[in-house]
Amino acid sequence: MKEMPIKKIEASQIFDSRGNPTVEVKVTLEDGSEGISMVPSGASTGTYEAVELRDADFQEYNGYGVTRAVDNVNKKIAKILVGKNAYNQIKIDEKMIKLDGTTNKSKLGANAILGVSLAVARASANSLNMPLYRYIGGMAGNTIPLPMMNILNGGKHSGNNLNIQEFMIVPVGANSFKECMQMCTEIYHVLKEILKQKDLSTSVGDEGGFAPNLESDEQAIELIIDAIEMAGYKKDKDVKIALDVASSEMREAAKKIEKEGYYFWKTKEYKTKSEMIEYIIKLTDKYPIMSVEDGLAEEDWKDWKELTSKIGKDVDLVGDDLFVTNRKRLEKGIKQKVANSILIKPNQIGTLTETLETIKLAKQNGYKTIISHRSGETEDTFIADLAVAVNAGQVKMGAPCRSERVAKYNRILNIEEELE
Ligand code: 2PG
Ligand code: MG
Repeated sequence: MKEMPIKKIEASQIFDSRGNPTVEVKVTLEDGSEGISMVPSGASTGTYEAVELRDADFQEYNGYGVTRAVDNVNKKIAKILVGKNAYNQIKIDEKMIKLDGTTNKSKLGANAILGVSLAVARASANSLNMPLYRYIGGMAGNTIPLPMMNILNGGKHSGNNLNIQEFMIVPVGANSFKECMQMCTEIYHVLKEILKQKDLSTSVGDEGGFAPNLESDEQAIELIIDAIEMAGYKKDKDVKIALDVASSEMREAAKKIEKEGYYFWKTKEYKTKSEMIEYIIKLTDKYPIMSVEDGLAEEDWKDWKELTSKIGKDVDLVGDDLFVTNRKRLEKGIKQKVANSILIKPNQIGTLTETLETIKLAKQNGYKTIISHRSGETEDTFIADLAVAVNAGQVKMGAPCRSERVAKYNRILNIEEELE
């Protein structure tokens, strides 16, 4: 294999879309090529995610500083990787995993390790004069994904009274990404008008979707359906709906009141486990919902299995906090016939190599793959290229609003033009 040694690895503390510190890594290769990556950060994080190392010094940045992770890159990781072949991504990632030595990357921090992993890939693509998607996916990586756009925000991503975290539109009737963008932005703007006319707030949540107080979560779905139709599209046929219930957060809230089910803390409603299953089924029966993410909590394998056997044939049941992009957790899901789709977030697992392994396992077993942003994002568009490279089929990158989200959609538009 052709070799290209790493010359320099430099990390620094930058800021994400919520104004919290995060890690930026710049990798320079012997031929002068550079690759920069910026690490995103979640709010509704799964318990089993790789560890995001924070300083926990509450005198500064509310404890969110990442100077320890930055130091780990500049001192420890740089020391073992400088001089190593950047084109050998698997070896690079293996070395970092070994240096860390823990199962959840808690020693060096998944934010430190991922920053380096992605920057090495980008520097290598630049060095070979290839677009990133081509470097990662080769000739085979060329599927433009279908976007799931989160146009109403609730849960932990907003201060409103909606319990469900994400209400998304999926333009299934579009013939190109350009058309996806047209449909979704038109619907987004119509939704804004509807909210205005009803005297509801049009300010946005963390992922760029509107975040009004509404009568109920179901009203959110109904307003979106109105927006789809008023924009001139047909619900179901042209545009379907997807939800991220992010129900592990409701489980956490239930634990606080010493209960075992789900506590909808925003409206102070409690549901038992079986009521929650019924609720999800009712929503998917009533509305044109094609996909439900984390409808049940991350530890409820048995209930997930029941839900999958009941509606898994008709609805995409997506594991996010459940699988955390982790091969082992996905293996367990496959064995137990739990869920039929997986959300892929590189920072949940911490290296590009492991992300690709999990995607491969999902595909081999007929699970749909959705490449996803985090609620705390940056202008880095790596995941747009990744989605095309691995033929993921779907992406979730927030509303068509706020540049840290739109940058990724714009990147896919550019790739689509390039591939035409
Ligand atoms: C999710 C994500 C992204 P967060 O739950 O799917 O939308 O949110 O990054 O806060 O975990
Ligand atoms: Mg989620």
